[in-house]
Amino acid sequence: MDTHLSPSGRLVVVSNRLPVVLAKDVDGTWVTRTGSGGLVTALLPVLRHRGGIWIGWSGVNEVAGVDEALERATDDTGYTLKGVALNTEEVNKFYLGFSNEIIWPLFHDLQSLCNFDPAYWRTYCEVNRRYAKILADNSCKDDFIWVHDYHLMNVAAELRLTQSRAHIAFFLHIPFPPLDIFVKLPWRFNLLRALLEYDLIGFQTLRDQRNFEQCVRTLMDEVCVSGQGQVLSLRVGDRVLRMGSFPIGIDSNAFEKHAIDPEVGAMAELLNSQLSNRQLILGVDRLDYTKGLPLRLEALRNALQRYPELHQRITLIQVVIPSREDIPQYFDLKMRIERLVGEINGQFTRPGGWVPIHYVFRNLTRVELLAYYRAAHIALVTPLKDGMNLVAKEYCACSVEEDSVLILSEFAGAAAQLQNDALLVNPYDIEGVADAIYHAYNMDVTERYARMRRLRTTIREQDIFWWVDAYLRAAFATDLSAFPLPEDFVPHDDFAGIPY
Ligand code: GDG
Repeated sequence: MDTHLSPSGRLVVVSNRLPVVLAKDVDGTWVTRTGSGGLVTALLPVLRHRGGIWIGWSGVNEVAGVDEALERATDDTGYTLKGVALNTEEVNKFYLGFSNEIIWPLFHDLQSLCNFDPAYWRTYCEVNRRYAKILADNSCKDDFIWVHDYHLMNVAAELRLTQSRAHIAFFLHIPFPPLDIFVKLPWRFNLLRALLEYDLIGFQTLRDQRNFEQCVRTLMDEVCVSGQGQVLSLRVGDRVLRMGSFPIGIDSNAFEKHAIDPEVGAMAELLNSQLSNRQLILGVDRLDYTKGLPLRLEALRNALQRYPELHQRITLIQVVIPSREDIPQYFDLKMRIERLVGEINGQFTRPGGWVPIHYVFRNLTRVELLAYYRAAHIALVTPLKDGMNLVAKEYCACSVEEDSVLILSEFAGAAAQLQNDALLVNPYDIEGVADAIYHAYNMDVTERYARMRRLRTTIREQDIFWWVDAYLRAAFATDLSAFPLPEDFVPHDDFAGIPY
């Protein structure tokens, strides 16, 4: 998988958070457990095999004992973890502030939610400098450095100031916005220049890559873009870098395998028996205004109003995972969702036990999550915009009976790969989403099988290991013609389909 790394090069991963979660034991000593998520699953084996280091924030404000705990966590693993210390003010201004009150809404096309506080930018620069300093102290020129996500866009530029020539690559997990939205950012030139200091910039979809390309072409005279495939070259003065699109996948095998665990099966059966004789519709989302939850609930209300035959025949289980509640908009969103759930349940609940929406607000165990995935007949994934959306892929991987339906927003990055077999919807079109719910409910089993089988094949073929491999190949390939555009690619300015 990692044969493309230079022979002596280690892998150095840099992300906002380390791949471990720290907590205090009863006697006050730090204990660690491996974090969950696809990135950790995909990169830890590469790190183990090549040797390397993962740099990130430990997630705790204290520093005493943390380094020792991180050392203990990686005894005999062949790689090390290096914590970046952040104080409360830095967490507020760098993480909650610049990253999550400016870049997150802006890059999801929600510019009116941005709080362009200049103090946030200053702290973002300082914290990125600190990550770069730790990186400089812990890497050498043969290493392959892979920086992740929107919290760390300045790291390469800061690293270059230390005269480092190391190969440094970046992957953006969230969308990149169109030019007319990106230009609202007061620090637009600084940020573009900083990104151009990477050797490879990876995006989730061709649409994000093309948005970035348009920003660069329009705002940076000195940049020349060349190539025609999925990976392009950019010349900036005497430097050449690359950019490409690499849709992130999941560890599909692991999901399929765990979905058939007897414990998961028993819980899925219990859910279905408690809500028998009806189709379960599932939503699983972090509490976030990008996930389109209020509009989704309105669409369900609309479906129940316009299609009375759905009464007592469908139940929406909406799981909301607590997230970023320290940011006022997230708290307000929670209130809005809960009011809507109450209203809709108040409007439609009837004697005999049918409650149209079951609302769950908490973290799920993995067994619970997989049981929901397995039990649900329909998944409703309707973000207003999403870099990829892993829930859509995880749901399909766990649909081992292959008789379920995915309703997917056309604005999720995942739509680029799954558009032919999911029911695609515009999440702003309440009646359109309601119609898709009705269509999914009525879809016959032959069509369900055919669609779900093809979805699962795509997700299995383009899994997380495929993603790591494609990214590393793009970083080191000598010939970029090895990355042609997909055969069914629709040109950006031709709205004949989804312009990915
Ligand atoms: C960002 C981008 C992009 C589910 N229940 C719990 C829980 N989950 C997991 C899911 C899934 C993940 O959370 C959510 O991933 P998404 O991709 O749906 O969304 P974001 O968190 O916004 O992720 C996104 C992704 O990065 C990867 O590049 O796809 O577009 O926004 O894996 O299984 N996680 C926890 N508790 C739960 O109860 N901690």
